[in-house]
Amino acid sequence: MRTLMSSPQQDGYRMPGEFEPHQKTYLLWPQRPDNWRNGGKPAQKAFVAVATAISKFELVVVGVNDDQYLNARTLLPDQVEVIELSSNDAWIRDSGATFVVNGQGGLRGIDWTFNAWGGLVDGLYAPWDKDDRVAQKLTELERADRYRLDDFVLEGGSFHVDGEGTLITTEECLLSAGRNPSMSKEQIEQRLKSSLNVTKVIWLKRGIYQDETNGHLDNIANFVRPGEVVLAWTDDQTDPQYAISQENLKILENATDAHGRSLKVHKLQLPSPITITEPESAGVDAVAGTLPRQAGDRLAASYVNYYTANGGIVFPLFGDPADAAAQATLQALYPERQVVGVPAREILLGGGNIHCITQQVPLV
Ligand code: KQY
Repeated sequence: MRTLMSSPQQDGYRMPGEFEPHQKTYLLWPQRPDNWRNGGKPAQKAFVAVATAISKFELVVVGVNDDQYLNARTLLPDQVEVIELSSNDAWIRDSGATFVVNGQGGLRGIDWTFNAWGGLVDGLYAPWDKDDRVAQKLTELERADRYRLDDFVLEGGSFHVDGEGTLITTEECLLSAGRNPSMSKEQIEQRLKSSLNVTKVIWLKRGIYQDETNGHLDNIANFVRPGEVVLAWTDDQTDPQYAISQENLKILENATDAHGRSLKVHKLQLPSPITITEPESAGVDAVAGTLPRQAGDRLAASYVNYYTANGGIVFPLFGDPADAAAQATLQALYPERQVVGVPAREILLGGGNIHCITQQVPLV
């Protein structure tokens, strides 16, 4: 397939909102023992539950390193397709391609440079070379030409689009020192506009408290549909998250989208703070260069990190009393979709959640 030197904006391609129809969803298989406890076994069970839940709504394809292929094939249900696809870890939202469409049957992929959330400045592991090839491999699998951005570091979890010209992101992430330190905010915004064919960028300041991705947007806010945004929320004034969510609410309430509409903001209550236990910490291999998982560390738990599938919402359960309220809130926001909760503590322990481990291919 071709590598293009132009931009999606020049070529008339746009990224659809996640709520638009999909062809399929890709996942990768978790296995690295310095990120997933107990050799990745509990996380693998959680990924199987996520893949199974999404497969009720659309085709799911799971990419697996060869040494785990037979294990994954055995654990995943028959309706889920399993292919060999090497990676350093399982965060395909970030390492995978961002797909764009032109409304005339055209599908292309954007292959951002991936550097494990900050490279040698504050990245989460090294090396990341296999991850950085995942996007190209997805475009080959989809027979889609690709835009490769050798000079621009970005992850798919750091933004959401409404499919109608608006993008939301955070300054904490996109202006972080480990991504594009030589670019100004204006230059970064310009690159987002040309790559994703949007005309309006809404900048939140910070993401979820202590999110190791430097505040990925997909953990704090999402487009429910054009003109409507869901925001992670707490009423607990003693929680450091309180000020962050308040600040983001003000920004969103004062913003207009690419069509000049004011945004309707829906609050989605967070679970009570969740921390790593001693046995959970002890199950993770300590490797220099990989972010350590220490007992007592607070995790960036948020129900906003859900996946929007064809006719369904797959959201994380944390075993918290707020799980039921989250389900009710999401069902009210998406009356036309079936809302399904999946136990996700094991995914959270790895540093992200359900949205971070999925990548959709839009329907053309
Ligand atoms: O949340 C994500 N999008 C990725 C988290 C990566 C964590 C690596 N330990």
